[in-house]
Amino acid sequence: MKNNFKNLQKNILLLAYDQGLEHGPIDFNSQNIDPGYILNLGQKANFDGIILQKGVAEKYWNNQLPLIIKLNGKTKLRQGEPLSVQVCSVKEAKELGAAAVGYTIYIGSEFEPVMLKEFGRIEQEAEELGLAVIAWMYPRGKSIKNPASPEIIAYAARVGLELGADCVKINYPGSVKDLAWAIKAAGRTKVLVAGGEKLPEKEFIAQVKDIMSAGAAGLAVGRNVWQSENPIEIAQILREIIN
Ligand code: FBP
Repeated sequence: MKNNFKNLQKNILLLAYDQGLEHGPIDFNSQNIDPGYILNLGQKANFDGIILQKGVAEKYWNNQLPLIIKLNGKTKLRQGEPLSVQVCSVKEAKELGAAAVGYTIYIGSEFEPVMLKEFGRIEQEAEELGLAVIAWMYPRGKSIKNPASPEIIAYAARVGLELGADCVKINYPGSVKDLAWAIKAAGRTKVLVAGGEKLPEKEFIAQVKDIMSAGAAGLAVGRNVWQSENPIEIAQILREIIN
């Protein structure tokens, strides 16, 4: 395995490209709609890994860079309480060549128990097959008044530790102090921060500096890189901050 996500000794920069399922082609232009273009970009810009759903991995991934398979997912078309179910097994991910698997848990959702149960089984299977597990910890649903609140994000990070995730991926709570607290709550579970919607580049770079100064293990970023007019350039800047 090129990158051992289980015992991360260094900071990592992951390229997220599962938005085609989560949001649909609305996120894409005529260039970044092509998974081949994104894989090429990830390799050129020296990302530590790429996050894909299994369909894209099957048809496009060719060992260009370490693979993280997202095991569950949902479209944005269905309304109501969020539930993201497993659409790929750990075994399939392993056979595809994954170094790690990812799984989203919408804590606070009415369907939280479904995802917690599924995640528990995935943890066990991934352990047996030697794959690291990254948990996308997203508080969401009608019980969650403010998913962006620092308290709720720290809670999400802690749940990742309690459940045995190697890394959690959380949203930026908005300040260095609040992220540092969430990282403390995650203990020995490493914290990756999601990029989120495209921001003006200066703003995003300043945010990444704050993220790293709070002690994050890195970033799993998509739109802020591949929606940029200069994706390689921005990736290089991120690389320098994150190293
Ligand atoms: P971005 O950096 O493009 O936000 O990607 C991070 C990510 O977690 C993706 O893995 C996922 O597709 C998306 O954000 C989910 O966003 P949301 O559910 O918040 O719309």
